[in-house]
Amino acid sequence: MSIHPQYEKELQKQQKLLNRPNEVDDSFYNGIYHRYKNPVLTREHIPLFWRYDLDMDSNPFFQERLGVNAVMNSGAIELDGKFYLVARVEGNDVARIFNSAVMPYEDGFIGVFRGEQNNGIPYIYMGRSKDAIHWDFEEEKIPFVDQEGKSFMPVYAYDPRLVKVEDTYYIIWCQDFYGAAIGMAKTQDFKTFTRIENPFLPFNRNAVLFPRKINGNFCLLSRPSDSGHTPFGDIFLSESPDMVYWGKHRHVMGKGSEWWESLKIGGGAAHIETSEGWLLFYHGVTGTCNGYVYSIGGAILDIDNPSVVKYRCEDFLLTPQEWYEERGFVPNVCFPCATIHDSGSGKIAIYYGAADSYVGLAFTRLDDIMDYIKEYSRTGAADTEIGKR
Ligand code: BMA
Repeated sequence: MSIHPQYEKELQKQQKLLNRPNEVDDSFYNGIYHRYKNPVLTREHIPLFWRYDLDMDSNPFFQERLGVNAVMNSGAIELDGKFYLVARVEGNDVARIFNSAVMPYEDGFIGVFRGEQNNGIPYIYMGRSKDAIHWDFEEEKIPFVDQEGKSFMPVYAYDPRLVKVEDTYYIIWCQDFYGAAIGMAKTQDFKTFTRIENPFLPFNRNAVLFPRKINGNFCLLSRPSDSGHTPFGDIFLSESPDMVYWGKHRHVMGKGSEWWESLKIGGGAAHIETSEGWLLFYHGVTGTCNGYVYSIGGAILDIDNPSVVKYRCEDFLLTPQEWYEERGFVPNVCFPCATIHDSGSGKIAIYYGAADSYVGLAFTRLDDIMDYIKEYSRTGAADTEIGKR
């Protein structure tokens, strides 16, 4: 094996970093602890032979084969007069996590996350949490299998929603089926995820399942569209006796009269059942000279006929205002994908994708949000009709 000459150059740069003195930062004071000027570990500290294949023959252009995004959260120990750090090293294959869904599971929480890889392709990853705020992620994408048990990995998968109906958990997302279409899988143990074959024709996105059957059928909201960043879109309802064959399609609601939902709308978080109907957090989109702006809206659908909108809030509930909503890979996006409703306290946590880069979290209370939606409700004929024409 002949070592690539670039290795020596990179090594010298790294040696400079490793030998750099790290002093106490005198400019910092709080009377409690001292701070050092530089972090102790960074991604630049990673051994070069982890990142590069050093062999001239197999890596003639000295390309980085294993990128590292971050080094953090390390444990430390002194052992036989030496100090050891055991660090968390994060590869740079997943660049951003956003538009993700979570729910209570066993004694904590479980979630399905949109992990956008560095090459721009999104996949779904699983995570677990004790408090629904701090998450431990599985390293690998969710390994779906088809009905025959053979491994199935969509070409891409994004905007997952997670809904429990009876004893089964369903993940619903957007995937390629000769264009953007709805992907689905089911699991009972979060170990085996069995794909349900493409339930809808392309193009269709933003599918959200209701958490129980209505009038004996599974019910789902979705947003049929065309390819690309569609400048239109209404929410429709479909029914199925078995999660395979879908029909009885009904129109639920279209774009709104206010600026924030004047272009298109789409389903968001799984619906919450209340005494007054299904509480819906959805997204509304407007077009500006600088691109789309995504906000969160609220509506209440009839409990037995969910294609009928009883109330629809003409104000947005949340629109991009914080830096993490306004700045990111796609600026000005608040995209709801999940809620957790604590029926005891009435508290609702809303999880939403922010700027296609982060997961944001907002809280409300059932009584407050129902009251607000009703107070500022404005419905049109296309909302309140049964929607079958
Ligand atoms: C939509 C979806 C979302 C995304 C949004 C803003 O069409 O693709 O996943 O958050 O655009 O980019």
